[in-house]
Amino acid sequence: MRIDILTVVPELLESPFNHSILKRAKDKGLAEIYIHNIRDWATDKHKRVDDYAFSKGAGMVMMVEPIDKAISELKAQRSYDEIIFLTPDAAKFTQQDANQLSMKGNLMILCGHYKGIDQRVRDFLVTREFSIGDYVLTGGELAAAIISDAIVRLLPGVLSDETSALTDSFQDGLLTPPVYTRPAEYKGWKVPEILLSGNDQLIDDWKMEQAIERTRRIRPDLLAHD
Ligand code: 6GU
Repeated sequence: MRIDILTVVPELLESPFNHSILKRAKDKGLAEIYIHNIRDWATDKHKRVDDYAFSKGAGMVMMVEPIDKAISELKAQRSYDEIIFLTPDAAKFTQQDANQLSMKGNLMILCGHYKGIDQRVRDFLVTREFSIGDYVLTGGELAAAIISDAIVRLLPGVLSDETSALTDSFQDGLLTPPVYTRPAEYKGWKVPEILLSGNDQLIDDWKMEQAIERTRRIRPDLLAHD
């Protein structure tokens, strides 16, 4: 998979993509991630990528021209399955979206910044839009790191078997059950007896009960489907 990210603050993306899972996926040749500075496609001598909104009081707006030029140049080199715009005023990104996008070949991610983006970018260039939650971030860069992580860790070969994505919270619509490691007792804090029983069937039943109980308590909305 290849992911191209367009941003006005490329520095914000360096660290997440050079560590942990994302780094491992790149090193194994399973994911290629390229970060592009939209300013490189600015056309005036001040390298401007934002301008005043036509409507008063709306603040600065990302201009259509540098973004169009950036996207056109990349599209001339390969076709993209999706051109994703990250913004708080969009549908919330879910595990299902991560699963679907992990099966694509080339993704482009456009990070919003300033007060907004010229609507024509959204109307004519972007194919998908996502928010990562009901709160406002300064820009889409941290959201881009988050959704890239969620997608790339699903690519075959990125995770080892013992951290398989199939047992993640949300993959079966439930939160994961609690886990423990040695020692079996610490300061009088005991690991549940059943986990020491060696009875796989009982342990599986216990894990399912725990998953349901936790989901009901912490995220009842996940159980309230039709
Ligand atoms: Cl994708 N971008 C910004 N700027 N804020 C957000 C967001 C995205 N998702 C939630 N808040």
